[in-house]
Amino acid sequence: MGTRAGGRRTGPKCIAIVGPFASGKTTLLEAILARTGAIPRQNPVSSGSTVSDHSPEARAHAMSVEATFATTEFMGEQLTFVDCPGSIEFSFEAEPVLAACDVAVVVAEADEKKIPALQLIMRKLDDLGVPRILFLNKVDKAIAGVRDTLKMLQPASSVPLLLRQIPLRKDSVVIGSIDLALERAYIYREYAESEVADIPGDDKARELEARFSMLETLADHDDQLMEQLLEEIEPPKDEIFDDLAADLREGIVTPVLIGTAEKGNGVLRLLKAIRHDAPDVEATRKRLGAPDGNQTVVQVMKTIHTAHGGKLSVSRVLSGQVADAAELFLSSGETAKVSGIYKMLGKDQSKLAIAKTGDTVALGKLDNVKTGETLSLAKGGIKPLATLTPPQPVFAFALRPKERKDEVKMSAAIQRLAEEDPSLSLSHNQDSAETVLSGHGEMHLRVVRERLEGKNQIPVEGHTPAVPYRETIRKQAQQRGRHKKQSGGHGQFGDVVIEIKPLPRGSGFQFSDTITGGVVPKTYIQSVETGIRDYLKSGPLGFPVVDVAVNLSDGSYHAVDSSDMAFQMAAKLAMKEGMAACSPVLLEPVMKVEIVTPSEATSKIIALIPQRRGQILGYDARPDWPGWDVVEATMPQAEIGDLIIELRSATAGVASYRAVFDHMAELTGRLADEAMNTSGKAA
Ligand SMILES: Nc1nc2c(ncn2[C@@H]2O[C@H](COP(=O)(O)OP(=O)(O)OP(=O)(O)O)[C@@H](O)[C@H]2O)c(=O)[nH]1
Ligand SMILES: [Mg+2]
Repeated sequence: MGTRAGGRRTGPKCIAIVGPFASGKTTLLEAILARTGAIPRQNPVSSGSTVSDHSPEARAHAMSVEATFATTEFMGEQLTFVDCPGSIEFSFEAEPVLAACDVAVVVAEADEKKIPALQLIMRKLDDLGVPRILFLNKVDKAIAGVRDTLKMLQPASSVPLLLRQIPLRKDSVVIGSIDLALERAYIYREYAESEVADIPGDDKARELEARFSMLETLADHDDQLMEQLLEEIEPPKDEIFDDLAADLREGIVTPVLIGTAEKGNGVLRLLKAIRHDAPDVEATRKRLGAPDGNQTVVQVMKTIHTAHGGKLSVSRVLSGQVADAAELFLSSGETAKVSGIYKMLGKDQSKLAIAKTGDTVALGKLDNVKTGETLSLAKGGIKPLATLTPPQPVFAFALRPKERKDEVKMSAAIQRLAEEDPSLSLSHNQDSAETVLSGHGEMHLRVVRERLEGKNQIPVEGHTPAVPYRETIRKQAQQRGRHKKQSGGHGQFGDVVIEIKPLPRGSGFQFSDTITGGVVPKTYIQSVETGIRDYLKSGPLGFPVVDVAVNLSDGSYHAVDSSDMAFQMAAKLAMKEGMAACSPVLLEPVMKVEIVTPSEATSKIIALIPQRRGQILGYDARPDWPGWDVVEATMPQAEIGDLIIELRSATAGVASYRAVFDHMAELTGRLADEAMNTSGKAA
């Protein structure tokens, strides 16, 4: 003991605040900023004027919708906090932040329903190797004891949750906390520093028991401490602190602090734990495998297009320093010139002359730089330190401006929004000529739309994207098509006999001819195929035709009047009449869907699959995900449009799915009529 901590880290730190939705992250940041004097007072989230949730979209929905950065100073050291949204729909915001932060404060509460959401976050931190402190918030309203709460939350964490504080109660109201390492009591005062007190006699036994269990956990990684415990020797406090710090940094335990963010309670202890125990940028650099030495390396955590100041790339300086007007290299070898360096406090920025190692700052006008990129002063750039792969989108809508004149403006605005939010994707639907936005849920896309209409002043119309229906035939037929026109001089003449046949699903279109004796000359056979292909773009039901074979078996031509056009016309005529006799039928895309869900909701999820015309293929434990299942099914694409809404409501927001195209299936009856009415010929 004693040597493991290796001294306190004093450089500027970057701390991500993460946790399940509505656990109190924004409230905690506000409390931290008030306590450290960065803002005059702590505003409640309901006021709509917190440093984090200042955007109209966040206020409208009473939830955080993007990562917010705030730099403050605590006891002479610089700390940048990043308040990340809790909703799974905005969870991708945290990804580039977590990559470059030193430690995460996971804000949790005693709510059983939020355990799977907590598990998702803990796993993300495991994957990225980010050390974490758990802040058990809302102890003011907790009914269960903290130790029971930790037992309940433990399955969400792969490493032991280590209780460092227990609440101090009076008449079952929490009035303070006891720090188990310091063995001191703290009496809470609203929005002010707690008062230090002796541990009340009645609480001594509880304190000793909790303390012993903390020491036992620490002793799992410290043989000397284990011996001391066995021999009932009181370990020195300093050595306990060293262990706590080392275990946090190595990620082998998650220390748990408690508090009531809303009243600013427990905040100072948290700040002190960050100051004393959290690693700084040096450890983060190692974790990312950044090059050693003093060369400048910068990791981009977020991109913001401000209303007036242009583009900002909020970045962590992992090593070296960045001066204004510096030329930075992207990994691609391109360069970008810094124009303005800013310290962030929510939407407010203050100009800096230089950014030093460990600082988290906004760099101005790096036009060609994206979120997640690694920049450096090394000529030609260095390879990216983190990869950013957004999950497959689960919700989409089609979009067009209310006024045609806004089309160009809208697409430019969407490009900017997609740059700010890499989890948003944009595509163009060829079939329906729609612009389709895809993202991570209904709220996610609603916020995008609000940004288009609010910040960008572009009124838009949105609707469910069209399903790419197709049509085919069930019967075969033979049909003659004659195109003959005799108007004045040059006539038009084409005459074909075709056989139309259904093909197996997935075959597409096949053309052949069995012309003998040149009754239709070679060049006109080509024209016939062209005419048929053109016809197939929209069949009798109004959709592209697939899985059809057409053979040209006979016909005739005229030496003067026949032409390419005339044969194309004849072929189309034959198709039009022939297809009607082939019993056309609508085809809809059916997807293979893989749903992941906490096991307790599996039966609910399975029950909703047949309601969406799905077929369950099976379900099983999700490999390597204790407490989760995977359900596999096939489901028509038309039924998947809003599937995520139902999945999320059945699972307190955590279930998700992936879908890949599987096959086309016949659709008949009322649903086929509806499809034709909305997007087919009848429309
Ligand atoms: N009782 C109690 N309520 C709290 C406490 N901290 C926050 N809340 C309430 O919890 C709700 C959510 O608080 P936020 O700070 O917005 O939570 P958040 O984690 O930032 O939410 P998202 O960013 O949307 O995930 C609000 O109604 C807060 O007033 C607390 O310590 N005690
Ligand atoms: Mg929030």
